Amino acid sequence: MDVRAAVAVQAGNPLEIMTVQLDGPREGEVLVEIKATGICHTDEFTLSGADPEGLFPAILGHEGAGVVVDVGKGVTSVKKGDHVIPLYTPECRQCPSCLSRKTNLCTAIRATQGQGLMPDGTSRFSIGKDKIFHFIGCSTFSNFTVLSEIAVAKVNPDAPFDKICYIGCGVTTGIGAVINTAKVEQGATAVVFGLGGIGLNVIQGLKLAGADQIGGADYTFDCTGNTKVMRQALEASHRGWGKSVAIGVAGAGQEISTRPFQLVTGRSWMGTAFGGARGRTDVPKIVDWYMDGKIQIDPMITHTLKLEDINNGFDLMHEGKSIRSVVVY
Ligand code: AHE
Ligand code: ZN
Repeated sequence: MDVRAAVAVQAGNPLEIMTVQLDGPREGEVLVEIKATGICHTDEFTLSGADPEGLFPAILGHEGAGVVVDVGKGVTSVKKGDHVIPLYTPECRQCPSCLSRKTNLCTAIRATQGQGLMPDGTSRFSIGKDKIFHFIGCSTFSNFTVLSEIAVAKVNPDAPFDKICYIGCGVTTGIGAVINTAKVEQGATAVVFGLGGIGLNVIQGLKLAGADQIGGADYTFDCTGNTKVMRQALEASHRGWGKSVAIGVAGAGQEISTRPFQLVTGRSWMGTAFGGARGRTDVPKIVDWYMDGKIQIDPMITHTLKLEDINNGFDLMHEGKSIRSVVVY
């Protein structure tokens, strides 16, 4: 089928809006009509060429919400008409990582995701004879996309797509870093470095966890992706018990460093992906938290754009004028 997509033709160039061909879902896959997608800094990171797994041409986007249009052979957990959020961190519930209950980092399709392909090693997107790569199994910068069944979370059908798409990455990552990764307790103190699309959700998570002054440092969070700030965050955490969580994405080859003394004197340095959330289990709950008014999303969505104007969303990000831009199809 013909679909409308913003294609990342090559690193460093603006996205190009074009009609692309999309094959239907194969076994274990679902066809989803994307109704809205956020523009996350990770999309910009990959588009810039800094992502060692970045492949071109590709359809980026991983923070979406939409409706199941068709399902491939053997799909049982979702059906046509279900409202879903794509998951760049899937949840197969059968791989050693999912079964370990120690991590949310399902490994069932991570290898092919990193190659911009579906689990069978092929792409569903093409322009004529030319293949277009998927992006971390999502490719929500297209009005239709194909995903693995394990990479979609079925959510409350009353929830507005143009708001809950943000739960597909930023909201879950920020709140989950507090609740799942740091496990912040009532009355704790915290410092958040970087108050953008992730950092504000860390703040929201700290409020949920009952953190006290967000200015001492039982816990610190880096939401900048800047390795120097990551070090500052670690070293701002409390001697003896401080925990520092790296969330921001740093470019290829960038490394973190600190004096071993910082760790010897009781600080812990950790990281989180997708906020430690098990997508098919946790994302539906976070959508319901939003519907019940337990968390806010609307104030952080500062710009709503049409697909044709998606490059403006990246400009707003570069200019620091947006928290989250959402493209509505
Ligand atoms: N391919 C990149 C990975 C960059 C990275 O760390 N991505 C984060 C955020 S993605 C959504 O914003 C992540 O959660 N990754 C999980 C994973 O499995 O990659 C690189 O640098 O190699
Ligand atoms: Zn993201």
